[in-house]
Order: sequence, then C-alpha cells, then structure tokens
Amino acid sequence: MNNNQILPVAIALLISQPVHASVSSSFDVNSENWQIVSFADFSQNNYSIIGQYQPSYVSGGGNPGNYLAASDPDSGDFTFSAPAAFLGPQTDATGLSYDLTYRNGDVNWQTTDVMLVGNGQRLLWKRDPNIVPNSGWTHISLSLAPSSEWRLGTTDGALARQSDFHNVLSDLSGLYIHGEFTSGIMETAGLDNVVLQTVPLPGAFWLFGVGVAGFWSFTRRV
Ligand SMILES: [Ca+2]
Ligand SMILES: [Ca+2]
Repeated sequence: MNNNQILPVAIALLISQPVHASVSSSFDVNSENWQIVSFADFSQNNYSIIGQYQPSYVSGGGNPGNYLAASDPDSGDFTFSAPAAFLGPQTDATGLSYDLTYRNGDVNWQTTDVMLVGNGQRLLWKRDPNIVPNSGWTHISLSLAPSSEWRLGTTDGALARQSDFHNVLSDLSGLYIHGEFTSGIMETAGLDNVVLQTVPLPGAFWLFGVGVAGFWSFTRRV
C-alpha cells in the first residue's frame, strides 16, 4: 500500500464507524454524575421518591478499574439513577447492559430490575430468571423491545408494546438500575460498565464511505 492509498483507507475506516456512539459509564475518572434515588416500594408499585443521595466512588476493585457503590440508605428501593447523558431523545437505543456486584447482604428481595421513565409513562423490566448478584461481577444485558420481561406502568401492568418503548425513549427522563436485593437496611451494591446501546449505522453508509475514499484515491491519481 503506497501513501496515496493509506489515507483513503483510513477515511473509509473512520466513516464506517457508527455515528451514534453508545452512551456509557465505566467510572474511570469519577462518578459521572450518577446518583442514588430511592423509591418507596417497587414491589407495591409505589414510585414516590423518598430520598436522593450521592453514590460512593470506589477506587479499584471494579470491572476493571473504579466503580460506583451504594449502601442501602433507607427503607425504600434504592436505584442507580443515570445522568443527563443517558436521557433525552433516545429512540435509537436498542439495549442496555451493566455489571453488578454485591459484596454485603443476602439476596432475598426481588422486584423490578430496571425502570425507564419518559413522556408520562413508566416501563418496568424484571429479569426471568431473577438476577442474583454476588461478590464478583455479574453482567446483565437487556433489549429495549417488547418481551415477557417488560411491563407498562406497574409490575402487573400490560406487556409493553413497541409504541410504548418509542414513546418513553423519545423523551427519556429517568433510567434507574435497581440496587436493592436485601430485605432490610444492610446491603452494599456496586455498579460498573453501564452501556446504552444505540442502532449502528446501516451498511449503506459504510459503502458510501468506501466510495468517497475511492473517489479521493482516483482524483489523486489523475
Ligand atoms: Ca470501571
Ligand atoms: Ca435493603
């Protein structure tokens, strides 16, 4: 490959990268504005916020590097609440993944695992089978699409439809990851590697990139 060919290939590679970079938090530098939000009782569909707190930022012990932790702050269901970077118009979002660790407390409380709020609607995700975090790192991955694990409004509400996802994601105002797996105020949960995946560019854009690069190469030769 000569010099005239390297640049077009580099351009093609650059253009072929997805424009919609996924939003992510790996907590390498700080807590990235995540917060702890505690709701009255997910299991009773009581979504009153009873407390907001700062998470602990833990150096080392993450998956890898640093991570966020929260010790159960009150009698409610505490969640890790995503910052503004994850919110707003997110209709391109297709999935969510995160890593959980649980280094203090028995796992004996199971209810909604992820809650999305937007446009006056609430989507509730409860994994089947239950998530049972442990002192290592458990990777959790979910699709933002209709399934038997997604309910609208309440834990016994209707199965969420595609139109419900579109409505909520078009103006996402809250993304909450449940950290509470112990009945009683004693546990500590940790969070790392949150990724909100978005639709990658269609293949036509990649071909377009190759075409542009090829044209550039052609014009360099004449
Ligand atoms: Ca980390
Ligand atoms: Ca608890």
